[in-house]
Amino acid sequence: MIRIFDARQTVHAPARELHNGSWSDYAETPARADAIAASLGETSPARDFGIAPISAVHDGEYLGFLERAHAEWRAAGREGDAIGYAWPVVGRRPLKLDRIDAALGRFSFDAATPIAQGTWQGAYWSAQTALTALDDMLAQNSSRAFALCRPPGHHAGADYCGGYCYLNNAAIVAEEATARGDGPVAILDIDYHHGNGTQDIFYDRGDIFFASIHADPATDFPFYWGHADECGAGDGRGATLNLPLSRGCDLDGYRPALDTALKAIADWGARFLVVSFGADIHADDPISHFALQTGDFRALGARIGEVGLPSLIVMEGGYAVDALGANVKRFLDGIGG
Ligand code: Q9C
Ligand code: ZN
Repeated sequence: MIRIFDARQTVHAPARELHNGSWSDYAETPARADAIAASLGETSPARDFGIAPISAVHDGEYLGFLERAHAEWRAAGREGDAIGYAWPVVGRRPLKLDRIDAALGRFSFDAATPIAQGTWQGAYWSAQTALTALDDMLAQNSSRAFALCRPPGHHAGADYCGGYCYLNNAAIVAEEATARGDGPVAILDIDYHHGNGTQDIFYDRGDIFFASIHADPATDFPFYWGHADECGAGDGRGATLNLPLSRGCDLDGYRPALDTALKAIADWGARFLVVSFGADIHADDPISHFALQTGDFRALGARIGEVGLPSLIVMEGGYAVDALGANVKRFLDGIGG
């Protein structure tokens, strides 16, 4: 299997996040990527496909903000990582304000996604990691590739960051595969958390299908997206499928949802699959509440592999660092190719 990992991603290393009312160490660490890379054996570095495929998904003003926010934060006399504290209420008129604190509110949806010195570089190479995996897959006519992306991407929308995500790697490759004529593309998101950014990006489009299995947003982050009645709008009506599950879900509880998602993807006529893969569905995950075991990851991978679509696996979350390498390896062994 094609395996892409780029060490330039690890320059992204925020120090801390606001967690349940106090500061805690940032959970989305460079050590996550190192643990996964160590379990994979040989990997290839990313190549630079430039900004165009990123701009095809993300808003230009947002990209400019992301690139400059940390420098502006420092220019405003602040220390450490840039983080917002005021957000425009949904429906408020769209003001373009210069002050860094106002921009942080405008271009993010939570206080858990700081912009550190290396954030732009790390996020840029994370997106290039996914694009390299896609390019290799298509060039080699290969059925599987794994992009070891970090920071993750599925919470990032066209013009916002959040949930440890800045650039939406899965959306970027889904769009690029579509543009190259390799669609129709379906995205299957199996991270513990709903992929709100990916959903938002494609919500009113009928040409890319989005299915997500995740913890019920009534109990879990990101709360405001991922409810079962969200199914797309306009041309995209019916091209979004949300399958929320209750806390405590194990393999037996997970399987029927996976069957439902894969059947919907096949019925829709997908020719290419992007898997947003989060290992935070594991029982030991420190910020999540499902109960899948390391051995279950092989079964999940095998079930997805059965649909027989060319599949690009993009790394999303997973914070039980000690279990991460084995969980990813089992999943990739299961999906095969
Ligand atoms: N106290 C991904 O798995 N944490 N992002 C909220 C709750 C946000 C997870 C803090 C979790 C984001 C890619
Ligand atoms: Zn997650």
